[in-house]
Amino acid sequence: MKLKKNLEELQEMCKRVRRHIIEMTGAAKSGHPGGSLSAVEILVTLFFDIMKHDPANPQWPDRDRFILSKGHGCPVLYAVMAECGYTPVDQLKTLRKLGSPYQGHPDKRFIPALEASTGSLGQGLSLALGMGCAARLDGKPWRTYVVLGDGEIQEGQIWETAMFGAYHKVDNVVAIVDYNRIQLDGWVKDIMEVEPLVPKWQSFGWHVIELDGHNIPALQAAFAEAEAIKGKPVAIIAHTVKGKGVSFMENNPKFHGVAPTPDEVQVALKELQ
Ligand SMILES: Cc1ncc(C[n+]2csc(CCOP(=O)(O)OP(=O)(O)O)c2C)c(N)n1
Repeated sequence: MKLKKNLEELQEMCKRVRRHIIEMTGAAKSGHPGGSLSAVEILVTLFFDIMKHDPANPQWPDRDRFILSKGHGCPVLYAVMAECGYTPVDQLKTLRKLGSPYQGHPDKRFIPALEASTGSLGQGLSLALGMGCAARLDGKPWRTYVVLGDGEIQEGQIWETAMFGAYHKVDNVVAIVDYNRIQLDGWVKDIMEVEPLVPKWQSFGWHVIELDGHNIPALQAAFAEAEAIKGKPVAIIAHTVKGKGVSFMENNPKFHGVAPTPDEVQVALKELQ
């Protein structure tokens, strides 16, 4: 099944998810708000419009798979999964507390509906392509989506896997790079530039789509284009803004791994009304 919403409902859901991210990280006094806020439209479009899945039956064998390879961005994943009905919305503010399902990185032991535990950067693309190969071997139609960070793709394992995916023509996998241009301790270009990103993925044999990662119709069109591509995996280079939606967080490297203060939470929530 698909949890279909219209554009206005998807945009409203993005606001709700952003408010959750602020409240969760604010309550935890830690966590990663910036890279969660940049990926909101990507995850909301996937979970509420594109992927076939069933929150009432998380282990449905033919579900599409989702992996948040940049696992530190889990507040956005937790908020979206909770809004879908996989996990309790009213416990989101227990983020990072002992005993909470919402640990600092996604952990299958606490949320069985997750496809994988992630957080050690660089590994999710390998998992996704493995899942893609498994679906193909089993003759199954389900697809796999994986979200990568732009800092994350500095990891060597990403490029080993990129070669693997193209060589084995794994055309049921879509990798989305959340290209917010900021990593843990500053701008990607000042630490280890990843440009030219589009020709780089193309030269590894991938079909590449470049878009504004906050534009839901563009994301919908890209996922439809990806489904029609045969013989190649697809990389979506999604230009995003780290901290998107909150004025003082946007493009501010500080909010990679720093939570908003109680006063900042109030300002942010007002902006996200
Ligand atoms: C293998 C590994 N090395 C280091 C880290 C610590 N770490 C957490 S987030 C991060 C930066 C990631 O940057 P990016 O992928 O651009 O994430 P985003 O800006 O989207 O949050 C690092 C280095 C990690 N989680 N895993």
